[in-house]
Amino acid sequence: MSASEPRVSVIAYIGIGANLQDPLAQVARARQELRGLPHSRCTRASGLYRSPPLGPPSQPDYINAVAELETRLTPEALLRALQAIERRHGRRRGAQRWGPRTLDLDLLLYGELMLDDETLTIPHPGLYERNFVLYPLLELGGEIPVPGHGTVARLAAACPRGALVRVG
Ligand code: A4P
Ligand code: MG
Repeated sequence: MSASEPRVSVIAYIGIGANLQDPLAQVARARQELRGLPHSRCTRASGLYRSPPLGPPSQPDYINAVAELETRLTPEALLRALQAIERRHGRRRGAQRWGPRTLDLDLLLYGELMLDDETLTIPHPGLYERNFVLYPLLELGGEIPVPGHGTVARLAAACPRGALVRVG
């Protein structure tokens, strides 16, 4: 067994976001690519949601979704695999914080792990108050635990749906 492969499988949730170059197609392709991750099984995925950008307003609307993985990859190995998929989608990391992107894959939850180091913060720090993360997650299960914050249902109940629209 390699160091990047833990013995026990863990349920992880991946946030998918895109707002450039046919975002609906970028997200659909990303869901397919997540199915091909090593030592992992993509068990479920939410529908697709459209929302206005959080951050600089002069950029297109986003398409978001969440995928559920059963994985034996460590969080670090999973992050590297997600970044490799982002690169295949031509993702360029610009100077602008929360600027537009062809594909963003965030590691939202990794079982009930809490982690905060230079490369990884889990749960993802944006998870607690972002409607475009919480409502797709809610579709997969209100009872999903968010370490330190109860459940997805509890967080979603405190998060207005706002301009979020389910589009597919
Ligand atoms: N990193 C730390 N923890 C994590 C994690 N749990 N998952 C580090 C993924 N990455 C994590 O990320 C920067 C660094 O975060 C990585 O090198 C990794 O080591 P990045 O993907 O290069 O940059 P980013 O995505 O621009 O930064 P950030 O702050 O993560 O942005 P967010 O939080 O991803 O927000 N509006 C709408 N409507 N929908 C969106 O999806 N997305 C964003 C980006 C802004 N506005 C949006 C949306
Ligand atoms: Mg990100």
